[in-house]
Amino acid sequence: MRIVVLTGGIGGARFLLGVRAYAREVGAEVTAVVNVGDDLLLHGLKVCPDLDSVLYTLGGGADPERGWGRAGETWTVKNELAAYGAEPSWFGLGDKDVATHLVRTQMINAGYPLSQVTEALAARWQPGVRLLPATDDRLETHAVVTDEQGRRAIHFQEWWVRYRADVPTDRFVFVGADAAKPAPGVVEALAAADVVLIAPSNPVVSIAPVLAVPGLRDAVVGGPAPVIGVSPIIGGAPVRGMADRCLAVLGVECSAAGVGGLYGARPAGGLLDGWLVAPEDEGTVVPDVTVRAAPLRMTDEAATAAMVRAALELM
Ligand code: GDP
Ligand code: FO1
Ligand code: CA
Repeated sequence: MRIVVLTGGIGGARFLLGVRAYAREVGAEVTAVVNVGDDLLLHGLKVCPDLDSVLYTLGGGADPERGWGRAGETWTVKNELAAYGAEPSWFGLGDKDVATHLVRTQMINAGYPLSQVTEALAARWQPGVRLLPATDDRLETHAVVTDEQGRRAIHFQEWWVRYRADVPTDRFVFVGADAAKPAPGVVEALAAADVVLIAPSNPVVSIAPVLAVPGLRDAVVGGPAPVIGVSPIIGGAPVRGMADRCLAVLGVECSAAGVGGLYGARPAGGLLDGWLVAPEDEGTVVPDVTVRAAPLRMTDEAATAAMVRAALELM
C-alpha cells in the first residue's frame, strides 16, 4: 500500500508519527509532501520550519512542548545576534537548529535543490517516511495587512511570530506559486498512491500553499487515489496554533464543517472523498463527502495510529 500525506509542520508531523506506526504494522510505504510557504531567509540562512518540524519529530529530536525546533536547545547564537542589534530580533534560531540551517544553506548555495537537501538532512534523522517539499521553487506565504504603515504584504512568519496574527488582514498570497513546479517525485507519488491523506494541518497556511503549486492539486484531484482529510478543528477550535485567525481572514467558520466545506467535495470540484471529524463534531455535514467521527486528539503514537486507521476506513 502506498500512502501520500499532504502536511504542514507540527500538526502534520504528529499525524505522521501515527501514519508511520500504521505503515510499519501493515508494510505500507509513506510519502509526505510538505509545505514550504513558511520558509524564510534569516541572517543569510535558509530556514524551513515545516520540513524541520517533520524531520525533528519523526527523528526523535523535536522539542515536545514548543512543538518547533530541537529538544534541549540553547540560545547562545540568538543572544549574541541580539547583542549586535541584528534584525529581525523577533524570530529566534536555536543553536542546534542553526546547524541544520547551515548545512541546508551551504547545499542550496552549492546548487542542490531543496528536495535533495531534504534527502541529505533525512539521512541523519531517518524519519522512516519519504519527505518531499511541495516544490523546489520559491513559494512564500505572505499576509496582506493594513496598519499604521498602510496596506502591505508581510511574510507569514512576521504576521504570526512578530504580530501574533493581531493585525487587520485582508488575505494570504502565495508569492511565487504561479511559477512553481511540483518537486521531483511529487506527481509520481500521487499517481501511484492508494490513498492521499490530508493531515490535520492548518488548511489556510499549510495545506493551501501545497495545493497552490500548479499541477499539484490536479495530481491529487485527478489521481487514482481516494482523498481523505482529517480535521484540525475540534469542537470549533484549533487544538493549537493560528488556524482560527487564518480561517477568519477567509471568512470561513472555524469548525470541522467549515474546513470540510473549504476543501470541498471531490465530485463537486473540491478535494475530499472522506472527512474525519472528532466525536465532538459528530453530525458534521459536508455535501457529497463521507463524514465519520473518531477520537482526533494526537496524545500519543497509538492514539494517532488509531486515527489513521479510522481515516483509512473511510476509503
Ligand atoms: P504548523 O505548520 O506547525 O502550524 O502545523 P500544521 O499546520 O501541520 O498543524 C497545525 C494544526 O494542527 C492546527 O490547526 C491544530 O489544530 C492541529 N492539531 C494540533 N494538534 C492536534 C491534535 O491533536 N488533533 C487534531 N485533530 N489536530 C491537531
Ligand atoms: N515560532 C515562534 O513563535 N517564535 C520563534 O522565534 C520561532 C522561531 C523558529 C525557528 C525555526 C523554526 O523552524 C520555527 C520557529 N518558530 C518560531 C515556529 C514557526 O514560526 C511557526 O510556528 C511555523 O512556521 C508554523 O508552521
Ligand atoms: Ca506551517
